[in-house]
Parts: sequence; C-alpha cells; structure tokens
Amino acid sequence: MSGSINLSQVRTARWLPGLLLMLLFSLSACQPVQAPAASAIPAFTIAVSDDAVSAPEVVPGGIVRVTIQNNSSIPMDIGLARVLEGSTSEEVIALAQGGEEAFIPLLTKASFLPSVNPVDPGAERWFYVDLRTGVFVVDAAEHVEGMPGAGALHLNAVFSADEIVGVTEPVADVAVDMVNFAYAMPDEIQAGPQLWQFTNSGEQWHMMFVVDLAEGAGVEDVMAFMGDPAMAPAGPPPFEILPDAGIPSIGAGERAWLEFSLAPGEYLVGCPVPDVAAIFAGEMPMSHMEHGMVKMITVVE
Ligand SMILES: [Cu+2]
Repeated sequence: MSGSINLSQVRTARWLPGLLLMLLFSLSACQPVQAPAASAIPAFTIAVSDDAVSAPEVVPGGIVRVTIQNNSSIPMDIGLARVLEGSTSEEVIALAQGGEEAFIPLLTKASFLPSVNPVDPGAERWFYVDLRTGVFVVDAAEHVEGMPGAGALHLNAVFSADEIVGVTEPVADVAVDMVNFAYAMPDEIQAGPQLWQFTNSGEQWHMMFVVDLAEGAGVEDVMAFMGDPAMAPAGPPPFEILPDAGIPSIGAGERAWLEFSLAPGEYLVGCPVPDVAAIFAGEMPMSHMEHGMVKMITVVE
C-alpha cells in the first residue's frame, strides 16, 4: 500500500518537525463571532460525542458551511478528508488510525480539508469549504500535544456529496492562492476579523501558519527551528506561531474559507510541509518554506 515509499528512510528525516507542526497546527480555540448569515450557502453540522461522530449521510455538494460541534467530554482533534478516486473510505479510516507510519500512504488516498485542532468540550467551530462532489471521512480523536500515536481511539463518520448545490462564493476579505512553492496574496491585510479564502492551486498539500517574530528575528530563524532538530539553535525560538490564524494543510485543488483576526503588526506566513515529490522520489525532502513558500505581511489598522 505504501508504493515505492521507504518508510524507514523518511521516518527520521529532517522534515519531521514540519510534519508534526502540520498535524498539530491549531486553529483558533476561541473562534471570533460568527459571520453574518449567508443564506444562499448550504450548511450542515458534524457532531462528535464521547462514542460517535454524527453527520448527515448525504450533504449538499459545492460550497458549504460546515459547523463542527464537540459534544464530548474531552478536547478533540477533528479533521475532514476527501477520499481520492480509486480509494475507499475504509482504507482512509484505517490509515487515519495508523499514526506516523501510515501518514505517507494516507497522502495517496485522501485529500485533506480543514481540520480543527483542538475543539474544546462544548465548543463549536465553522468554516466554508468547496466539497464539489465526492465521499468524505470525518476523523475525530482525543486531542494530544505531540504526535498522535497509533492505537488511539478514533471516531469516524462517512458522508457523500452527490450533487452540486452550493454555488455561492463567500465574499472573502483576503484571497490566498497557494502554489508550489509560493503564496500569491496581498502584502497588506486589514486588522480585525477577516474572512480568508485559501485556494490550493499547487500539486501538493499546502498550509499557512502565521508567525509573530521577536524583535530582530527573521525568516532564517524560523527555518533554523523548523529544520533538522540536530541543527536547531539552543534556547527558545525567537518567534511565536499564532494559535488562532492560518490554515492547516489542505490537499491540491481544495478551497476553504476561514475567519480569523490579526492585530496590527508585521507577520511571517509560511508552509513547513515537506516536499512530498522528493519523498516519493526517495530523496531527502526540503520544506516548502525552504523552497520559498514564505512571506512577510503587514497588518494595518
Ligand atoms: Cu506548501
């Protein structure tokens, strides 16, 4: 199932810190106020309890608003994935439970949509996503700090979108086009709650984290900490990854809209995802940031 990928080769590779970040990257734990009613955009809810995930069996295709409710008693990491052509939801569910070693095979069978990590008990989160049509898997597991281990309890649901219903584009304040390997986006962003549209026009998974740099720190400092742990400088990193901004990895061709708020200032945005083309070619991958997928933005009042 893992094709030509040599897992022992990639297991300890230097992109692992980036991979960890990608998996654990957190969206807002305290989502800003809900966007104004957009009645033309179909909506549905995915609810997670202590022993099950419930979702409608069939949902509207196209652009939808997805609300994720955590009705369980523990913080949960909840992700959505599209089952790729030629794969089955059973395969994706099995691989999603497999921890680190199943991750590369999972890349070939699923395309990730936004995930929410963590959702606190009793909390709910939302985003818009273009489902188009297809079969989708919801994976919910207890939130962990660090790499999710194999054997953790996963709760799953499967739903399908058979027909395009949502054809209304949300009105985005900021548009970000993610390609291999750059962000096409404005240099200047308005402070306060903004609806960000993320389009992955590249051929690999891409994400965007937002980093607040310490005085005098630069791109090279972030990359030094994201690279080979053996080479990472001692001491705490001179930057902070904002927990309530950016987007976790989404697959090639996916589109999603998330609302978050930035205070005025200068920020670095970057993609620490490893270059999977290199992994599949059996080479030691560089991160997308090292390939140039990194940018400074200014948030203005
Ligand atoms: Cu990327």
